[in-house]
Amino acid sequence: MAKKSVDNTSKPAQVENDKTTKLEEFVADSTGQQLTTNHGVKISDDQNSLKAGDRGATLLEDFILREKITHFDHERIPERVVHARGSAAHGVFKVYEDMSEVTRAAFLCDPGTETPVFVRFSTVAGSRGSTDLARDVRGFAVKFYTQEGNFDLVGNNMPVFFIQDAIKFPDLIHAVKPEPDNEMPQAASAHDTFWDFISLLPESAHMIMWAMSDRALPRSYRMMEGFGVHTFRFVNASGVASFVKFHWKPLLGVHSVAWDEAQNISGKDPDFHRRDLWDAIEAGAFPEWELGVQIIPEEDEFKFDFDLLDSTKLIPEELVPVQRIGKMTLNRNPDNFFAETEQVAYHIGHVVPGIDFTNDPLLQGRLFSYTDTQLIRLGGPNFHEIPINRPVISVHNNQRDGHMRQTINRGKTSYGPNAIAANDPQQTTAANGGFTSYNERIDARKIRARSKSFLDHFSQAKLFFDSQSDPEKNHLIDALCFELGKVKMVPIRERMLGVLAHIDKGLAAAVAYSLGLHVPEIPLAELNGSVPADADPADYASEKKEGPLAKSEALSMANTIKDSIVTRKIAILAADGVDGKSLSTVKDALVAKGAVVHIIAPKLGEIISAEDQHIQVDESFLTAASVLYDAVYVPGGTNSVASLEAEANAVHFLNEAFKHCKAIAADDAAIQVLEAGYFHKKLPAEYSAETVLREGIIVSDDLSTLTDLFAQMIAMHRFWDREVPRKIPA
Ligand code: HDE
Repeated sequence: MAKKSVDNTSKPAQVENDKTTKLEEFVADSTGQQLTTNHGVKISDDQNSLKAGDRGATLLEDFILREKITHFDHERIPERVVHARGSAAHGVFKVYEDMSEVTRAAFLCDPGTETPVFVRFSTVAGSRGSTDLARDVRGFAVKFYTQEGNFDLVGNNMPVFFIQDAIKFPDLIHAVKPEPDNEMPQAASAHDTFWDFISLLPESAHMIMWAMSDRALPRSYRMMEGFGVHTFRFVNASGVASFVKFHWKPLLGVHSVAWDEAQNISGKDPDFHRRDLWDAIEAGAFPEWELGVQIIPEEDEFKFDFDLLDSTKLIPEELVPVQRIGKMTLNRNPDNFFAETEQVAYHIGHVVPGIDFTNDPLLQGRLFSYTDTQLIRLGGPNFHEIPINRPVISVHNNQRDGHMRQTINRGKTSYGPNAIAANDPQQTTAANGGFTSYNERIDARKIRARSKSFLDHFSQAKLFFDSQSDPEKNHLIDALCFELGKVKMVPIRERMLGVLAHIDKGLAAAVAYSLGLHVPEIPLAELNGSVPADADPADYASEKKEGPLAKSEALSMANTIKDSIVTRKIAILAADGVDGKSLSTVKDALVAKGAVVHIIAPKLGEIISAEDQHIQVDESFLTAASVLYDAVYVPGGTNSVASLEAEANAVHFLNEAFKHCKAIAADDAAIQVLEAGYFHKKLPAEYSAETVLREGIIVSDDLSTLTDLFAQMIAMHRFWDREVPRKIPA
């Protein structure tokens, strides 16, 4: 059989750090190697099993066949019970300035230290093979391999959560996962059990606003914020503590796609986010985030009209500004998905000296769950020895044995105190880096209850809604119409409308109209989820306080950074006879600004320009779709324009790009292609810079002005005002 040659050399040089260098020891590269069994015996025939004669039965003796099949039979491990679908990358973190005034965490005190990180992004509800574009919260888990051990910041892309107490987590997840009788729907919250639960749990109101907003449909993992959610503690070397909320701020801004687009992407490319992250890193366009902190001195604990320990609340940035203290850069893709991304084990309890917990009851429950879940998922207590989970510093303790133990602990002692080994391994003083828990004063009775300070479920839900731009509000209303429209039991829809009315009456009315229902009046006093059997329900009635802010700018994505087209994907629609200059001027200018430009033609291979140039085609109309691009350009050229105008897929591409509010540009000579679309009546009457930047469409024969304005339009991301009124049947 002919030997196939595989080019392993075309990958860009890998970026190394302390952790990736340590991983090298475990990397196997088969280039130029001979095939062996797991026990190192060379294999001469990997095509045929051992048989009793030419057409005889296979022999049990065939240890090569048995080993291969047995290993294969055991390849799968349980997927994560939540956050099963995810993608990860390596990178580094550096603090900007010494933070020792507030924390003794060494990696936050030395701007010269580069800390390796491994970051996994995920959806929550879907299984491992589900679509990336589900309407869902996104996980944002960061493992810092610090010189004082691993610190895991296991956060989400939304700053609050559905529930206040960990004891409700299994209920929440059972409600959102596919229904147990028929395992439907996959990776979706639009079904009866989820909304049944949510409509009975008013503490979820704030998070529901986030989950129904465009934040649940990120354009890219690289364009989402991250949040630690809980209030944590920083502790400095003198033992002085302050409260801290963690944020990740993406340098490309926070951007989302439209719901109709998300649903289409789920069919055209369910790996959209995974591919986007992978491709950006392979291309050297390394994603970056700044680490932000909101620091609250201990004495200000009760200064707010919400409880800092309540994970359904955020601290508005207007009340406590976010200080940007460092930068994280993801600069290397994993070598092996299973070994790294699947086996990485995050745990909110992995903290280093200088970072500590608070009594947030959601956080406290998580402290138990993460190690417990790894025991079943990764099969035993030695998962910390899996290469991706090992700290970069060495581990010494008296823990021993268990399934799949890798470490060969030398010596007679595995206990302390011991005299035989002079008490090694030794405890370390706090001054020498030993972890000491924050010396919090505790003076309390043991009770099972919810704090009264947790009962205002509606004021921040309202603050979030009120802070959205008009298009964002419309999307949120549409999302609720969709989700509740998929709920089959009418009483659930009605109850949810009653809850929404406490956030915003107009919002509830708009959703009710679409559902063909009236908004019922449910008094706040009756919205009292989580009532213990022996309690008076009145003690659990929801509250709605008058907060100090009418709006918070940071809550709206409309106010995000819109100044870059780096990694934006632009489609150029072309066919034989295209005006080569019209194509290359725009393409070259966009590529120079960091965009990724694809030429899409009726078929793959090459197109021949009017000037007889051969131009490589990246995708055909069959393999590409407008939902996979941020913007589209149509160059001139008589024959190309005539072909595209007659090509239904090209016209559909433009219609859909228009419907999803994307930047559209065309050479003046290609206007007919735009006019073949449904939106021709909406083409602007003139193309002044002002109109173009308002409407997101430019048609011009001045290619330099066109390119300039087109780039500005792409950076603006979307022209949501185009949705009103919506009349594009794409
Ligand atoms: Fe998690 N969560 N969670 N969670 N979580 C898991 O741990 C859990 C919560 C988050 O990429 C599991 O290793 C409980 C909040 C992320 O590997 C599990 C509660 C936030 C990831 C678990 C919460 C998160 C997980 C499943 C309520 C945002 C993926 C697999 C008390 C701050 C990490 C695993 C990765 C994963 C439990 C709530 C974030 C079962 C009990 C709030 C990003 O242990």
